[in-house]
Amino acid sequence: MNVLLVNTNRIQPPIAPIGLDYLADAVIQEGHKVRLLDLCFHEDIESAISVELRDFEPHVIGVTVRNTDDCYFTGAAFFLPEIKRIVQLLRSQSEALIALGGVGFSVAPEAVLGFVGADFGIVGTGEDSFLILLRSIDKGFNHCDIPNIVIRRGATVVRTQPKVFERECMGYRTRRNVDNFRYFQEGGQAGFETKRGCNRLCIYCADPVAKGRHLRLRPPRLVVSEIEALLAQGIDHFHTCDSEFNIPADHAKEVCREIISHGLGDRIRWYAYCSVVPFDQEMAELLRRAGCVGIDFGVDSGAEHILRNLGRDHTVEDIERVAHLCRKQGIVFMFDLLLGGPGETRETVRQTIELMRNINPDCVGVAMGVRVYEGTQMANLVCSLPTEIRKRSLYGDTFDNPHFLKPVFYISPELGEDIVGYVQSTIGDDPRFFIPSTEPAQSNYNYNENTVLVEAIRNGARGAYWDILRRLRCR
Ligand code: B12
Repeated sequence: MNVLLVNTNRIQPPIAPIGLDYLADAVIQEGHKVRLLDLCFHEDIESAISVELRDFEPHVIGVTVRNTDDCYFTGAAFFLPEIKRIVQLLRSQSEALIALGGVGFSVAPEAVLGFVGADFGIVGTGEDSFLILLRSIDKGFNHCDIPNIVIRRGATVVRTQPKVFERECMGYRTRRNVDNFRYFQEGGQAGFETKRGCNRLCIYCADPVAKGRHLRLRPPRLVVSEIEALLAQGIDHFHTCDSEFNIPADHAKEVCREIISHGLGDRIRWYAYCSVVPFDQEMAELLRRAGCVGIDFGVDSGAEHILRNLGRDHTVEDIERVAHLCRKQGIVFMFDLLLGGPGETRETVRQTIELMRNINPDCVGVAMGVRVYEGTQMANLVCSLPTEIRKRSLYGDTFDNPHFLKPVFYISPELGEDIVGYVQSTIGDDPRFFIPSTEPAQSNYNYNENTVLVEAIRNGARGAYWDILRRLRCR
């Protein structure tokens, strides 16, 4: 079969569609013909689609939805209308079955499918169910046999039984299906994955909803072969694409050891999202020796009871400890805050900002408001609030948006009016903080259409975006 994969993510600076890079390998290994239409680099998407459909005549089209929105309180960009238009363009010129997939799709599959209007979608990680689907089309398509899909049946959308594929991270990946070098030049980095799933209980997080709680580990030697494949293409700066690199800790350490034993530690520079726990001295040492130069820790808050409310399993003491360990190894680190969660008051905000000042991380990313996702404890909490309190706690598209498809943010009503102003004035002009801002300034922590970053990368900057912005400030 001819399978066309379409990347709809056009955010600048550009991030490569690693999900499609992986999916294409799996589909090719199954014996199908694959083409990847990357709309990120096309000015005129209408004609790019027409040319591709005429040339390739696909039987199935897979469309990736990475981001439904920018999840940024002061930005609130919503990408699904553009993706809907792309699907309409594909539909108007092709009779192929159109499937959606991607993490953005999987955070609210029924609602995204309903909004965008494709034939069906694959929930969660893509490869296995998509291959079963392709086989099933060959044999006369019976959706009941395919796990993890949502499909339109008249006016409703139905979901088939969920299934975890234990071996889904075991496949060989070429990293040749996307123009990774162009993404490196224009986006400053490439991604790699060492596992899927997250078993933590953070009340707001959509990752377990989209990828599952059960961890599926990628063997370290395969992670390294992927890094080597990218290195051979001239790419030497990376970012992990796991929810948290250090969960589970043993696997993270094994990956580091494998990178070190292949002599790559001095040849690459990489960045990771890490949880504050588990993180010990051995982890910090191995990370440094494996070429990890920067870590973004999901710290969230500096007030113990707010951490508990958010379902986090670290303490203020743990936060202080990781700072010490990273500093000892010369690893640059950012602390990510999530302000405005349940129970947050102006006092806990002040306390958190004060703690950051004292610990003195290299930088602090400040997110305001908790993006509410269907299927999370946060969504349950919001739905259980009395109408009056709910009205005062929710921001964004609260009308006729039952699945929280359009961005909706929770902000503790105890914070009162103009909370962004309060946070900004408490932080002042402290250059370590990236604040919620709509300005294209270096303190803007939204990577969506961030012109400062685009320009810096064009001028040769490489690495994680927070580190590029941090370095710009230090100049
Ligand atoms: C790493 C990461 C980043 C890194 C990327 C580094 C890099 N070089 O790749 C950085 C820090 C740059 C980043 C930035 C942003 N990110 Co981000 N990021 C992630 C993270 C942790 C992993 C994404 C990833 O690459 N996963 C690995 C790949 C292999 O998985 P995948 O893309 O999901 O693909 C699989 C399946 O989804 C499926 N699939 C994918 N496409 C298709 C298509 C079809 C047809 C099928 C069948 C299947 C399928 O198959 C693939 C293989 O199994 C996710 C959370 C998560 N755990 O997924 C957030 C996440 C994707 N990011 C998110 C956001 C919002 C952003 C930003 C917009 C934030 C901002 N405002 O600045 C930017 C956007 C940048 C951009 N240009 O797109 C949100 C999106 C949520 C939403 N509502 O849509 C997520 C889900 C985090 C969250 N929970 O809020 N991000």
